[in-house]
Amino acid sequence: MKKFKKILIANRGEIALRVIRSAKELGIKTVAVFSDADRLALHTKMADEAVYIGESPSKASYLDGNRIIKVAKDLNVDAIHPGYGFLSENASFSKSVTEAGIVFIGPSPSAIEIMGSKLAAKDAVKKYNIPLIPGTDKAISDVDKAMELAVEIGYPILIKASAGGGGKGMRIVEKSEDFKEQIERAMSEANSAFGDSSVFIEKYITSPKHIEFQIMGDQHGNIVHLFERECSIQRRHQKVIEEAPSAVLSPELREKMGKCAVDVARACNYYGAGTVEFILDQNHDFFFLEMNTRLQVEHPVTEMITNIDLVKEQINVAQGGNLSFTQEDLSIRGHAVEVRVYAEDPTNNFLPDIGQLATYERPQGIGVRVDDGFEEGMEIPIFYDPMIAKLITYGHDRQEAIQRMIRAIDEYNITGIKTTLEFCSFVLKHDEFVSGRFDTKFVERFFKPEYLNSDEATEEAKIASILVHQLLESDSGQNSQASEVGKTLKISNWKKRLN
Ligand code: MV4
Repeated sequence: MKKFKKILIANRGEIALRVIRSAKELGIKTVAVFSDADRLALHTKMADEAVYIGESPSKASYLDGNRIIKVAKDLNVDAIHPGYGFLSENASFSKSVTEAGIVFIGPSPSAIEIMGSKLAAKDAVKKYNIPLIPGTDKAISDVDKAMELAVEIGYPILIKASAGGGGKGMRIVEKSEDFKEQIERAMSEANSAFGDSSVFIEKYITSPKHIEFQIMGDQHGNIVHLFERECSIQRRHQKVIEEAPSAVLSPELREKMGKCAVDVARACNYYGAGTVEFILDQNHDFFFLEMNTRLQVEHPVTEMITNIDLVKEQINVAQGGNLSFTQEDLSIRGHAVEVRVYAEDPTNNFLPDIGQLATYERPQGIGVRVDDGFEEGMEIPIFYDPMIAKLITYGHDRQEAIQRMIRAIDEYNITGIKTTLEFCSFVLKHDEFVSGRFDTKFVERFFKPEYLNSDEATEEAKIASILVHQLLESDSGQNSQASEVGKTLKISNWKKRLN
């Protein structure tokens, strides 16, 4: 087995640092690539070598596969790690890397292609008896026939683009009179968004949980699952809080879903790290959704409960090694929660809030892990995903992991930009979350921006309670007046009075 001496990380931010750190521990040299905006970025500094690859917009830098391969050849690297996003699920990039005599740290191009098409994925898994959502398994060609099928399936139904994923290219249709127009729109949108107008329909499972299984395979036919992650706390298909294991899976259901996930991977002769996504309905029936052929953002919660470094295992597999563990070697120990810290304003419809990290103090202490790509004083570039960090906590059980997360969020000191930390705290303290009952509709159902104590709101609340207390104290006969005065008096007057 040829050990890598040098690898190029074709990514940026926290995942680039994550890969560099594991490579260093393995004695492997690292090459970073950077754009104009990342000239002073931490990954550029931490790697052994760093090469400028282009202007800030992704398509001029991190998506420029030919430029990246040229750098890799010039610097004589053995392998390229794509991270997540960018070119990580681009089959033609992985093919070009291999053709250039460089190892792509990831699955085969054919596995990427099969799982990149929702219809091809359904086709591939058929022979393994994988539970699929009732629907069509071919692209819709005859709209009238599809309409009849939709009636058989039963409304509401979902129209999905075969080349879509992660919620892109999905449309809910509540009644048959809307079907024709929605299908035509979905096909033209799919064509312009993905260059492939293939769409299919499925029964819409309302308010499901989103459960995904981590998979690891080697190039010798060994495939295992490393248990599940619960990813139901999402906002517009953007995951915000993830945890491992799920609070609701019984050992029997976990085993059944895990076996299913391994079969999905086997269906495309998978090797490398991958994730099989399911939805779980209220009866705890589960259905295969899609497979992601990359290491995912939320992989750290799996690492914490299995004590396995998934990046090291990716490198081991890419070098041709056998998996370092069997299914029997794996077990769940403790519980982990991850919150994604986005530079977004949850009191203003989560709009990105770019700027400079005037203060940036990370939480610390037992069971706290911060995977980030920034230091105090750095600017959050507008060109890329607004995720600043992933905050992960680990505890001996779910309650401890949650309490630790609430403490860590409270300790995280960021000024200069607004973040989603307070929103995460709101979720973690909510009964629906603590109970484990929550599903993908949690944010829509239970969150309102006014629930977050913006400075003004807390101030007003404090002042109002002092006001009413003082008035009630002064003369019980004036109670009704207290509430009247409380309503009418301008808060600003009270501020003066209190200062
Ligand atoms: C579904 C579904 C319900 N019914 N398909 C979301 C993105 C991609 N992973 C597929 N997804 C879903 N497919 C059927 N037939 C629910 C989801 C889903 C979801 C849908 C809306 C809002 C948030 C969601 C989060 C996870 C999964």
